[in-house]
Amino acid sequence: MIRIHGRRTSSNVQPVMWICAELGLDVERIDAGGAFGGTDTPEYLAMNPMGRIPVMQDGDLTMFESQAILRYLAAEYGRDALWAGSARDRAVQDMWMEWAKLTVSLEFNYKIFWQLVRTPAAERDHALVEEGIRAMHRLMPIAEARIARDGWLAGETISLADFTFGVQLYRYYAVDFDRPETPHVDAYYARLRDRAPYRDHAMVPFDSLRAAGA
Ligand SMILES: N[C@@H](CCC(=O)N[C@@H](CS)C(=O)NCC(=O)O)C(=O)O
Repeated sequence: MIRIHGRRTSSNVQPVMWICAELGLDVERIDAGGAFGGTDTPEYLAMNPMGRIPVMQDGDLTMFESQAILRYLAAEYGRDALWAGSARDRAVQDMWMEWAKLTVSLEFNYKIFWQLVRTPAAERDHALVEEGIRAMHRLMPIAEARIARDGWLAGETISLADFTFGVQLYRYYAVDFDRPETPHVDAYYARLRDRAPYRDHAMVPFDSLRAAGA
């Protein structure tokens, strides 16, 4: 049995729970972080000295950092399905996975989602929101071209890159802002929504995260 520590509203917990469900793994999720707290105890800090979520325990292996956890789960349980091929094939999937996390997620989560959902309207940094929107108009056409060409972000089948990118789309489409036109990404998001593991773990309402007055 795998144990995941972290609240289900966390965008870093969601891809880990989603991949576990895709792989049919037996998982116990323990609420932690946000309003649940529990991440500053000596026991928790021994698992993750950053006091952040998620933490994964699989037998005697304890890990933090969601991207590293995704790679471990795919390598250990994926049976070559989600992080497939030669080192060169995997490198391409890995590259798009990091792009989704370090470029798209940073721009969207911290400049758009954080400002429009987690910050009271009166305290919003509108310049930052505009910067994030400009970034989406630059970045999403890149995803559009990849998905138009191959169907998925890093190739012709779902891979780790899609877990990192796909999990962001629920919020991307749920928050009201000026999005670029990306019909292939729209269709890709519809295909993700057809997957029960995606619906169960990535489409988690975020009302409990909304700042008063946001
Ligand atoms: N790089 C880390 C980031 C972890 C992180 O910042 N998690 C956030 C939640 S999305 C967190 O722990 N926030 C504090 C909290 O929820 O209490 C990862 O990918 O796992």
